[in-house]
Amino acid sequence: MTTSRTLIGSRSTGIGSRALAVALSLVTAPLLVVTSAAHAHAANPTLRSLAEAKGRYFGTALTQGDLNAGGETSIAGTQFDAVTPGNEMKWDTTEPSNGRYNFGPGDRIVSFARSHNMRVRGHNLVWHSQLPSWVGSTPLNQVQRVMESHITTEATHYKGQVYAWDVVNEPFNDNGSLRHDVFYNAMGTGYIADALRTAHAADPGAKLYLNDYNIEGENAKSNAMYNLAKQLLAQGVPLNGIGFESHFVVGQVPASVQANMQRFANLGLDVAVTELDDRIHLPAGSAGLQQQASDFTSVVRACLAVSRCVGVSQWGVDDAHSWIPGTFPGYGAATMYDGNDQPKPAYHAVVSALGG
Ligand code: 9MR
Repeated sequence: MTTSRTLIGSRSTGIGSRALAVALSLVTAPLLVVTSAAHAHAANPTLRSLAEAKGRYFGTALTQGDLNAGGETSIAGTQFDAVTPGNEMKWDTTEPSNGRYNFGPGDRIVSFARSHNMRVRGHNLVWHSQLPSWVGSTPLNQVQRVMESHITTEATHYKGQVYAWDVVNEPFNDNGSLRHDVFYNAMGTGYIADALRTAHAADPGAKLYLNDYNIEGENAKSNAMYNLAKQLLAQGVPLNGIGFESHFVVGQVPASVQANMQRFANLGLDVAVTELDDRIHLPAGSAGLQQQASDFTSVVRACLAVSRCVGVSQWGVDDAHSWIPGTFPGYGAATMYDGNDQPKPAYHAVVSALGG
């Protein structure tokens, strides 16, 4: 009996172990899958998923060339959930001669955005730069008509596909005076209200922005933008947001970025960081890269701290395709990804600032 019990017991224990192992494997297999997926997600969060969890977007600028650039293209489609066309919606591309429109390049960016579930920031409708020469030589009494047709045609073409428009780009000089470009010369300060009203009539669903650089901190230029915004709102002009380009030099992010964003938000406006980069004198050493990580962190934290800050966009994906070296000789390394599309300390810092 004892032997038999032992045998039975021992056999029964053996069968029990196998059954338990099978049962456990059935129960744990899906659990393991879920656990490892969750682990992978936690280990490799994306900028977009983290930003979305905070009610923000994380965008990038893309040019047509960037759509077929291998690693850069794949990072764009996985890490970012907003696209600003680098050049493709600017006047020199979209209306190179009076009344002849070309939306092909912009459409390709929009189609990339749609297939990757990204929103589009339209950039831009009215700007003194990348303006075809025919606009500058238009008689002043016809400039308003030309500007309105351009805005109406472009904003109508992209109606419903653009989350926000930079309607007027870079209207101010650094001292806070308005640039005396062809639009100002033809219409005075009123060209800005006219541009916003025209864009609103064409696409009432798009958020309409004024966008500029060197307005990130509190200074003469941002004061001028603030006063203009306040005045436009008081006049009932359809202005929804202010874009802070944020082309910084490493170590020089103004301390007043958050306070400055907040004062615009207090007017009832959305605010966004629209073209973030942070240039370093080359070669970039580890101290520079660490400072850059800290600069990106302060910008992202400022946006998270201001509830009307809707998102942050970096100007381009990686250092290899950034506009910086071409414009500021000796400088570069301005983005979160290096020239080989490897994430830099700034990337990891942003992930962590976003809660990853
Ligand atoms: O990234 C753009 C670059 O490819 C163009 O050569 C340049 C010409 O002005 O414009 C760059 O984008 C600018 C943006 O449209 C407005 N703010 C400053 C950006 C960097 O110059």
